[in-house]
Amino acid sequence: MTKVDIDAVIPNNVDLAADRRLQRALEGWRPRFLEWWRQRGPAEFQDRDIYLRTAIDVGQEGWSNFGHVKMPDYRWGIFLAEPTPDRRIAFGDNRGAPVWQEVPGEHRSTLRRLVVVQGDTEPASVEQQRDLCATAPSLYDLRNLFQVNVEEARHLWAMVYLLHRYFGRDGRDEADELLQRHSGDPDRPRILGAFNQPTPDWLSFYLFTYFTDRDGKFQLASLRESAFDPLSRTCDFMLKEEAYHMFVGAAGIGRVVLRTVELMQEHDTDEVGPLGGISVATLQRYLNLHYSLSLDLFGAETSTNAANYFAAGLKGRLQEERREDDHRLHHQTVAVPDISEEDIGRRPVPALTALNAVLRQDYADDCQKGVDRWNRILAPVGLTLRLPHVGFNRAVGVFAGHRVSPDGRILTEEQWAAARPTWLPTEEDEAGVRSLMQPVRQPGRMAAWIAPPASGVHNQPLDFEYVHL
Ligand code: BYC
Repeated sequence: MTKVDIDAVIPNNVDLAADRRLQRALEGWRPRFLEWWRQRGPAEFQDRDIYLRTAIDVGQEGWSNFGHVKMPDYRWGIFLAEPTPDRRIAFGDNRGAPVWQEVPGEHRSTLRRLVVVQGDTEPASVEQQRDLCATAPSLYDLRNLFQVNVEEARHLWAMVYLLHRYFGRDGRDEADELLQRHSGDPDRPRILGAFNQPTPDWLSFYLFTYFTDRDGKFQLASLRESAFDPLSRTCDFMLKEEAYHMFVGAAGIGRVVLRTVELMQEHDTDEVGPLGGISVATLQRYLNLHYSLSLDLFGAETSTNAANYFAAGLKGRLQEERREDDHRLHHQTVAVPDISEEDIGRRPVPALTALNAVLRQDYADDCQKGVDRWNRILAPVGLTLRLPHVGFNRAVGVFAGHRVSPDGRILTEEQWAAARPTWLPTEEDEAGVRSLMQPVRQPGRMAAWIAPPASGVHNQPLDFEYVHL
């Protein structure tokens, strides 16, 4: 068991005090981080006390505490899950060998790239969500937004620790650049597409935390399998925090759907927009957008990058050890989605190159579970939400450059242009949703377009003062 140093400038369980150079380097990065947080983090409420969860340990018997804290004083720490004794590489060409505690020279630049891509998404999401605090539908939701934000910032710390500790000078430079790229910046954008899209309203926020944070879950779960043990242990602990972010999304959409159903039943109409709600048609269009953007985050269906990561032991599959195959994948094939001018189908490819598609399918199955839950809420009004076809609105992989309808038909450019407003958010949708985004700040009160949550945070009542105003 590594001791937790909770009172250090940077709380940690990696014995930072024993490595003075590293400690100084990270303490040197900290003011730049705080400056970034002030400029790019939540636009308001920085001087208010917020009821937040803070990671303080990694053990079974409680890894966090809850209390009111001002966000700039949040105790962002570095925590790695407990090591697994005699852990072995579970997949790839080195399967069975001991995992690595240092970065092998031949994998240095590839691993650094993976850590940088992962690290880049964390501050990106905070930047995307910066202005949402002005329009939160309740204090409960406002607090949840900040919870997500401070923990994404802790995940940035997690990756910055790896960069500083294991990648020398290059790593330190990359850590600085994580604060210099910005979401949507035309000159220095974030690395992955979805992280340069705005999150302009709370409907988008819930969909982002449902769909895009769920990509985070699947990517982190793949990196948790890594032969590079510090990365594995870091991702393992990040996944604990990530679960709540996806809950915020799943429950948030569920509450929107519930309110929509109430309004439909009360007024006997599908058109709840004029009544201050969000119609199922609008919801579906927003869902289509966020799901398709998130599918792009898995990369192309066939990828030599993914094959190389796997063969080298850098990035595995979800729950690698529960899979019943040889974990090397040199001789298997897998059918992946494919499209030609006339036809959408599947095509067999070497399993090693199909890892992005396999992970994406696991992700799609997981996404479907939430949709099923929302549809149970919708059942009384006889409507349903659906995940669009994997080829719909895609910019990465085989479907990029093709026009595919949500039900999986190939379209001409004209057909696409004509039908687009029925499938993706229109200006009218956006204006309607925007008009609903009026802040509600009395404890326990809720905006009219969303139902209250089933319970408060950490056994607190719903009318608790989650944010001291
Ligand atoms: N946008 O070989 P391919 C999270 C690039 S979210 C732009 O198919 P590969 C979070 C790709 O980099 C999880 N570029 O891709 C959520 C490659 O470029 P290079 C984040 C893209 O490498 C919410 C080229 O296209 N973590 O944690 O197999 C809030 C060829 O692509 C995109 C990770 O992603 C795109 N969408 O897979 C907060 C894990 N897709 O190298 C946080 C680490 C592909 O040829 N990253 N490209 O110049 C990875 O594992 C991989 O980099 C990817 C791509 C899965 C992203």
